[in-house]
Amino acid sequence: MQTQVAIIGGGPSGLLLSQLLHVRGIDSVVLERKTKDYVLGRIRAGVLEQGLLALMEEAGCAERMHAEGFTHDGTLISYGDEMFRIDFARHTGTPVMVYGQTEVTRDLYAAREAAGGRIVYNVEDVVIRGVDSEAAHVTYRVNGEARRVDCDFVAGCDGFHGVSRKTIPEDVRREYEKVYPFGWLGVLSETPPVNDELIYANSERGFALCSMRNANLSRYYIQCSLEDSPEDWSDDAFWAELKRRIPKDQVEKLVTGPSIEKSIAPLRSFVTEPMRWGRLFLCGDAAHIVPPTGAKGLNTAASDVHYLYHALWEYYGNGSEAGIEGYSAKALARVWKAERFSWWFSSVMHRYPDQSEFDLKMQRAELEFLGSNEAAQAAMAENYVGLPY
Ligand code: RFL
Ligand code: PHB
Repeated sequence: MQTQVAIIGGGPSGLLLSQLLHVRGIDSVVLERKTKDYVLGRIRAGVLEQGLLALMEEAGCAERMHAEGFTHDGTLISYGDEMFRIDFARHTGTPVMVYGQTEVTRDLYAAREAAGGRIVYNVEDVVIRGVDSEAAHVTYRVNGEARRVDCDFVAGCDGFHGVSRKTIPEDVRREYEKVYPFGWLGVLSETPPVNDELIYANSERGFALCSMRNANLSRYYIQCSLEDSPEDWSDDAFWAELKRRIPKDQVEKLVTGPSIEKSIAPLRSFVTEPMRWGRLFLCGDAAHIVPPTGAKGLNTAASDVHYLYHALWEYYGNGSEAGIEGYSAKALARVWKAERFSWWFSSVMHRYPDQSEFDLKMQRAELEFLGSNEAAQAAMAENYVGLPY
């Protein structure tokens, strides 16, 4: 098989890149390790920045998102029974959209299929070869049969556990990592959301988040131990713990019901540098991970896709390699800012096992300052709605 860009990974990064390239007449092949149903079964991000919305529009995939997504002009932050609001509209004039990653991915699959895009599922043993030469290609197996794609470039969109990052030689690659000593237990339930905006809650018993997907689908998270497994948490135990962590007036409104999904995600900050090696580019979770507290993972993947798509468009349009040369530095400059915001917001909102009385006072002071200071709220709002590309 021959293509211009071989894309490893059919998650949101890979599909969005493939569809945007298609709009500009650039051919790609997507190689995905799992099935489409498996990818669509993963419940992940819920909050989309304007930059991602604009890319979905440019990709011709925004119709259902605009019809079914919810625009949010602010978010709530609580500590104990105190609660304040960060007003995105007033501080930035920019809202965010609540529309699940599952739906984004579903819309991208539909667009790729409608355009006859080539997506190969169930690929195994993907090996990226020759990206430091003129003869880039990818070998893999499907149903035990060896196959090969010859290409100009390879986009590594295969997430944190993929092969792309590890293709960059160890003496070239630098990795920066912080692993947090807790996880998030997430529950999806067919109940109306407790509130019409998200609530990020700091409580003595640990962090909680009240989020949503639509008028009758709620997504809740509580900070949990890394030793826990979802089976340790009955629905009743989950709801009881959530109620202990959110303000009393919210507890009275909370509608509980059976969970339809329950999972635990570890929290990690991670960046790899550089994001390009020869003809290989890393995009999204393949290059960096943020803790979900700032809702930045998918949105940072989208900004990578934006820079890479423009670099490739420029290359195929007028032969300029400037975008390709500058990709890693440009993407990383924005990535590190999203890392900082996610790390800061995580540190303010969670209980850490080794926190001292002094640390707790600092956390409280940080929240009281944020709750009362316009400049701090403006900085939070700017970061939350997404820094410019
Ligand atoms: P993905 O989604 O991991 O997709 C990578 C794809 O590559 C495939 N793959 C391979 N394919 C071929 N060969 C190989 N060797 C392969 N290895 C892997 C995988 O099967 C997969 O289909 O990465 P991508 O596309 O970069 O997208 C990134 C986002 O998924 C991620 O950043 C977000 O989900 C993070 N995240 C959130 N981000 C937000 O912006 N807002 C949020 O509210 C938010 N909440 C979350 C999250 C992530 C979570 N988890 C479980 C990690 C909440 C959770 C619980
Ligand atoms: C979600 O709805 O899954 C969600 C929302 C905001 C976050 C993280 C996850 O910060």
